[in-house]
Amino acid sequence: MGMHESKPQQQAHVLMLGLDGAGKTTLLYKLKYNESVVTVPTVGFNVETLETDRSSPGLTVWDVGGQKKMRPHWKHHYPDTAGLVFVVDSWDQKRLDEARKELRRVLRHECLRGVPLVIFANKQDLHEAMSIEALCLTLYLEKLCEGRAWFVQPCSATTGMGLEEGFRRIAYLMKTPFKQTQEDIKVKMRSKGFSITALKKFLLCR
Ligand code: G3D
Ligand code: MG
Repeated sequence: MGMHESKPQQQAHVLMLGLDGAGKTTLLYKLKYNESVVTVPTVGFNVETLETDRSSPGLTVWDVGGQKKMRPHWKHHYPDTAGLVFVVDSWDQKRLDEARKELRRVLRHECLRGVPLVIFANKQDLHEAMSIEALCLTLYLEKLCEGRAWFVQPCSATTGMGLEEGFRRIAYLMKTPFKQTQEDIKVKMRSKGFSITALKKFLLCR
């Protein structure tokens, strides 16, 4: 991902948001160039294209500044967004409530209804970074993300751990609509003779 030379035929718009300092810009450039860059607070946005696999469109990733004064501008990027990435600093527990409120505000916007979401639980290289389970609970993700496909990806923008996986996941969720995934699973499991109870259990565990 991000290292191929050939140009993809189509591009899908992925919007990357999160509080200032969460690691968005570090993540984008680590993924694109495998380089650790020295960042300055992003004023405006950075935009880079990434390739995934041949069966998916390329991703145009918009890294939009996360400072308080920049957040009212986020909504200008919502139209055409096919996938949403929200980066959280899993180490900075003092700002998790602020992150939760911003994520809630973003997800409530009409333009982003049903748009798939990958939350990057960043800075997992740091001691005392919150676990994925604890993050899910603290951010009330089950409730916030109701009605859309979503996934939490542990990662470290510094080491590169989890970055490709997270973007592969958003590409997958974008090409597999939420309802269709659920329906496909039901049909597949029924055809294999699974009971309705087993099916419900399976869907609840997702
Ligand atoms: P932003 O674009 O979301 O505002 P930046 O965030 O990419 O500018 O990163 C903010 C700070 O967090 C930077 O440190 C950066 O090096 C650090 N950072 C980003 N990702 C990680 C990570 O995965 N692990 C660790 N340990 N640090 C990370 P400075 O010191 O330049 O402010
Ligand atoms: Mg930035």
